[in-house]
Amino acid sequence: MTKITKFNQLDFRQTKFLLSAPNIYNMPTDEGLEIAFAGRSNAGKSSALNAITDQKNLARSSKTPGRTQLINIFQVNNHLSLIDLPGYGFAEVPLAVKQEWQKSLGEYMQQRKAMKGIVILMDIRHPLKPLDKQLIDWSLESNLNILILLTKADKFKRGAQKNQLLRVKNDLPKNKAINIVPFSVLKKQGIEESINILNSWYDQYLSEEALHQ
Ligand SMILES: Nc1nc2c(ncn2[C@@H]2O[C@H](COP(=O)(O)OP(=O)(O)OP(=O)(O)O)[C@@H](O)[C@H]2O)c(=O)[nH]1
Ligand SMILES: [Mg+2]
Repeated sequence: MTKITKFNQLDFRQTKFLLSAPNIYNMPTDEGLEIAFAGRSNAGKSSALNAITDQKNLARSSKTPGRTQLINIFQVNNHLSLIDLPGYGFAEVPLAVKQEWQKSLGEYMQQRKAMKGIVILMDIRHPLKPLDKQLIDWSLESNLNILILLTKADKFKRGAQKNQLLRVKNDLPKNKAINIVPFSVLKKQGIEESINILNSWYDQYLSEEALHQ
């Protein structure tokens, strides 16, 4: 688990929408720290971003899967951005559109140096689909900090949540870069814990930057 320090408390409420980019070539300069939110379409990425930043409509959340087709960039402060990535794995969009999203997702993942942390969201009822596993493997290989949110945890009672958490833990490699948190926007569960983890990544980033000055 990531060590939690309270040294630099981020104020996520200050987060502002910066821009939407169709691909990485239209993103701002590749510097600072970026934390990406990735997951299957409809997993709850936009809802989680809204919950963490305590803003109702920052990232649009919708009942129609596949709504977020662009790379949406939100600025917390001058050094930190949160990135709402296009969801993957949605079956009902035309293949060409799907391939285009998958392509910009892949390019971002492989080329963006500022992206040092990733929040991977999976519906607690359907975790670790092949594309999720691929993303986790890739994130481990790239030495990213990883926060896995098991979303819509309100769909399960506490006992079932615990069991599912253990199952997911056991299915993943033992690695201290991986944090797993049951998360519910409806029940406001896991939000504080997630914020603490993101704060610890930010602290880590600042200390690494200080070393390079
Ligand atoms: N029960 C429950 N529903 C949730 C929760 N979080 C999100 N949802 C619902 O799940 C649906 C999808 O949420 P979004 O936040 O739009 O998901 P997304 O991952 O951003 O989806 P795309 O942008 O289409 O990839 C919406 O109907 C949300 O209301 C939660 O904690 N509990
Ligand atoms: Mg979305």
